[in-house]
Amino acid sequence: MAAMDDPAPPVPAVMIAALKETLGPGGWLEAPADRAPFETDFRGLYHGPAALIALPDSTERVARVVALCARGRVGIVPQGGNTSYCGGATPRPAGNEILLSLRRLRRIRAVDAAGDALTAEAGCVLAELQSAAAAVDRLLPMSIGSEGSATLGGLVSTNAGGTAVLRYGMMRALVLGLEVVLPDGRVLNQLSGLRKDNTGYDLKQLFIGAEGTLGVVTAATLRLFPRPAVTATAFAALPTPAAALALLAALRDSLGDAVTTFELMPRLALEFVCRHVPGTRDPFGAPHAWYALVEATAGAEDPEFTPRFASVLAAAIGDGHAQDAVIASSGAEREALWRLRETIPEAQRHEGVSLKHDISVTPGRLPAFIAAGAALVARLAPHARLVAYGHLGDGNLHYNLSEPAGGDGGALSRQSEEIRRAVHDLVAAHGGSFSAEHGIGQAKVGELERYEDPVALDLMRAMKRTLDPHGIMNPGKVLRGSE
Ligand code: 2HG
Ligand code: ZN
Repeated sequence: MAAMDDPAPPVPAVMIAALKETLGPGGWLEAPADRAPFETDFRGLYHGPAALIALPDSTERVARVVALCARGRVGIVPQGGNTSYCGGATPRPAGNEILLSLRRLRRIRAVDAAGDALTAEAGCVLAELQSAAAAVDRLLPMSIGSEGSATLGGLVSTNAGGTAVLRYGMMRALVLGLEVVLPDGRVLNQLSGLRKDNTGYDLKQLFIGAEGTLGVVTAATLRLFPRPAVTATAFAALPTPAAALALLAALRDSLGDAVTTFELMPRLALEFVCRHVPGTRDPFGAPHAWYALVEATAGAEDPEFTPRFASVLAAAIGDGHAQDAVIASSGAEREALWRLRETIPEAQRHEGVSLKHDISVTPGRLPAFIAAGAALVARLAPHARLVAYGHLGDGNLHYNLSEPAGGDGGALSRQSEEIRRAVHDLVAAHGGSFSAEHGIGQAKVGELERYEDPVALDLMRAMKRTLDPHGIMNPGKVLRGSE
């Protein structure tokens, strides 16, 4: 048995031939031009040639591919919609891994409106699943900017977050059951829609957020919810992050857990969006330091709901926690407000090099973190433009720095390690996480080693060895493996 740190040899031609035969016609890609879109992440930061792109069309074929690779000790990189921020679905540069795309596992197997559950295969795109739930008058509450391309297997494997976590939790909270191909090719079938099942260890949790390092998620059963009858959406102008937290508390005092979204963004993020995203505009006549996109939903028709939402905002303006607010009065207006938030990553791309940090602290500590972080950035990179925005209700900020206006992106890139260390140390000092929702992939393996509790790391490595003794599942992601 090869040790996990031995460099793997190239994939032998006989293995490639066996894989092709198993996959069948249309089940693989090999020409460099066909492989290219799979071999680079969507931000163009990670590249790695794959010995073969495997495109199986069934769980059974995935299992046979994995069994073959297990026998030949060939590394497998699972990939869904290729929207990872951490290079989690991109092969490493050595060229001795195969890429396993789940895109052809596209069936929605069951939609159980009465049982509030939906079972679908890994390659289904999130937007399609949302529509399938809506078609039976149910809500699939997972909501992220890349929902038009992110797929179910990736969402599960990365424990995706997004803009409705405040009310519905991360992907982990939405998964009722999973089907997983294990690293030896066996299929673990726990596709249950059961709400209560206390039979031993909850194995599915191991694979949620494991980024394909413990097995390949091929299907999942998700929890559905009643579709909201009323949606109230506002964009508020705020003096400080502390005022934003006060507004969130006031909304919850008045509306309870009806608040689904509370997204914070600084002035600069709004400026980037209005500059680069056609059809967007600042809803206010004057600039403000901070903004929040706020949404609350009610399950049943309630004519009092939106007025109550509005009166909380009016009271916040009265007591200085907010400076201004607009409330959407139509679906089109709601979409326009959402665009101001959802297009920030795209708008920031137009402003040159950016350093991304996906951090969280407990929400109450955010104002102190934001103040300390601003001082830190001013000291380390005084000309960089700080755009810290995100999921305030979850204590999660995308603590991103853009290169100076018209400036030298190279200089900021050269400082990336120094800045990352300082930001993550500051996060640790605030009891926070250096990876709130984007995972580890290949980008943050060293960070995990540095900041994770050593006992937890030990357990993670023990699980990896137990489930994947030959280290073939997404090698080198999350935990260091063979290089
Ligand atoms: C978001 O919340 C995404 O918009 C992307 O998680 C964050 O681009 C980013 O840094
Ligand atoms: Zn986010």
